[in-house]
Amino acid sequence: MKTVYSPRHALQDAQIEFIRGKSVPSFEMPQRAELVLERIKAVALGPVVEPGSFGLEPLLAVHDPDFVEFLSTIWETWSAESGQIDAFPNAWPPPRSRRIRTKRPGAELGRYCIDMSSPIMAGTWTAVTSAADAALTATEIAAGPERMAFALCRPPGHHAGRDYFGGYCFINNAAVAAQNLVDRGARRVAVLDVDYHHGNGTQDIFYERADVLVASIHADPETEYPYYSGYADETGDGPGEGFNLNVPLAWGSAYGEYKPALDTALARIAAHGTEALVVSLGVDTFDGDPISRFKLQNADFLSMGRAIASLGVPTVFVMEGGYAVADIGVNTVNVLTGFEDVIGS
Ligand code: 7XA
Ligand code: ZN
Repeated sequence: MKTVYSPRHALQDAQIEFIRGKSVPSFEMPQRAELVLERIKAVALGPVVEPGSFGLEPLLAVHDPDFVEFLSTIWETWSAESGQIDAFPNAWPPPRSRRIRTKRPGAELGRYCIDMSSPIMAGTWTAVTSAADAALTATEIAAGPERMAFALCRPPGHHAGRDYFGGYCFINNAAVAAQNLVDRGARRVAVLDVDYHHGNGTQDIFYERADVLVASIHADPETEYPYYSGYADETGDGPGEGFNLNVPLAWGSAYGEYKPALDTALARIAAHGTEALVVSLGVDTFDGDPISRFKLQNADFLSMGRAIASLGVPTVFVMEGGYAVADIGVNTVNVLTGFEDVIGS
């Protein structure tokens, strides 16, 4: 399987995030992608290629234009006022207030940002557009005779909605890929999100659509980020009713609990008549993950890859979370090799 990777991801290099009232070193760091790449090379998974350049159009197909404009310009306005300091919001619009444009970058950040884990810096825009380009390049490959590809995206994307960012995510790489599969002619696409956290942004983007099914297995949002979405009763709206599936699991879930949830999601994806699949591949379901509370073991990721392959459709894997850096390479590549084991047999 080909991997699409750009070293420009390293331009997003957050030093801190805020957890439980403290500023702590960011768990989302360049080393994550570098270690996955190292493992890909160690097992000779396949060629590693650089992304092409696809411009803004595919981003604007899933994000609001004012949000894209904000992301591409906020560093300039923030740094003119605050200097070379990573940008965090300093206020958020309260419920029932008008989410109006202001003249202050700290307040503009609050209009679009959902948390305190996603600073914007000088290289953010380059890094996030490179990640989206990686997803699009992988989509192009998977839509061709190779039928599969891995986009080693960083920063991740699944918490980014139509007009907001957060949870280390800025542009929704998986949504960009799924929309691109539709634009290439697939009539029924699915996104399978196996990251530990609910992909609230992906849900938001496709919530009213029947052509892109979103299925997500994640920690119960009553106790876990992103808290305000990811519940089982969120099933889609309007024409999208029935095309969103959330399978929340309790803290402490191991593969014994996870596999039946995965089978449920895969059965729904098969019933959709899915012609092409995007996998939001987070490996923070791992037992040793420092910010998560599932108990998957290294070998479980092989089984996950094999199960996904049983769908038999062109598949784009898009990297999301995973913070146990010593194991992130093994776990990610286990999903990909498990998938290839079945496809190649
Ligand atoms: O899938 N999403 C993640 O792995 C990131 C979750 C971000 C949590 C930030 C909480 N401070
Ligand atoms: Zn996650």
